[in-house]
Amino acid sequence: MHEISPNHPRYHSLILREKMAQAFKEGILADTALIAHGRGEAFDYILGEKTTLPAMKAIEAASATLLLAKIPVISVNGNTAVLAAEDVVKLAHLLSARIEINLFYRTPQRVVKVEELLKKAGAKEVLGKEGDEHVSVEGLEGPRSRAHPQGVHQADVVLVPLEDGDRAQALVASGKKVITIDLNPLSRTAQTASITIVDNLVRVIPLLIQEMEKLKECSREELEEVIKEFDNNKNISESLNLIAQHFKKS
Ligand code: PTJ
Repeated sequence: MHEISPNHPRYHSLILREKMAQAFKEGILADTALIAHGRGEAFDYILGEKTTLPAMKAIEAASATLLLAKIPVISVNGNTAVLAAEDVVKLAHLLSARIEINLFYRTPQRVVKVEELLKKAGAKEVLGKEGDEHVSVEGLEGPRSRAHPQGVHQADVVLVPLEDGDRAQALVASGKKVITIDLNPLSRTAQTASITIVDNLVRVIPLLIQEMEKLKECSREELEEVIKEFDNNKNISESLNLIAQHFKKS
């Protein structure tokens, strides 16, 4: 690990980079995970490295949706596990949600490492392990089509941070509500999901927990109202406007 001074103006961003680089060396991440992280960093930089108003509105709608879910499932890939394992476990606990590993670049070794990371963070049960039962999500091929019969396959709401576009599309097509966290508002996942949170997942998961604590006293009708008022396309446009404003300013 490189020594990074807390006084460095980009301290938090550099710490996350180090974490990712280290996790890659340990074989938890695919090499392309670092490229994906870099793309996320670029959008985060433009968005001011803070949770924007549109992101907060999406977090509120996502929280209401998760609270109303019958079977909520959190789908975890390498980047999510490395950046937010503990918060993911906390969120799953709060919601009684299941955690399922789904890797785009799936190898048995990486699945074991991601599972270890989640268990170390306090997860009791993790689905999607090597040797676990699985059914294919219709319209997808290969390892990322895997869905656990008691997990993603059964879920009515799936939280899929940093998902790949095809999978988000297939999950939506199979009738599930898909909540994604993606810093790139133009990605296919962002454009396809039912609710798109354009923000860094390291900030989003704690905010989802906080928002859920606030909304959990609400009635079903009040939660449904929150969801009804949310328009995902309009919200994505608001994030894109913030990006455009950034370039007009400079
Ligand atoms: O662990 P695996 O094998 O499942 O692989 C995971 C990655 C992320 C490598 C894989 O799914 C992939 O290649 O993803 P993409 O298609 O590059 O998409 C990643 C998206 O996540 C991009 O749109 C990035 O802008 C966004 N992103 C990256 N880091 C963050 C992020 N969004 C939110 N928070 C982040 N920290």
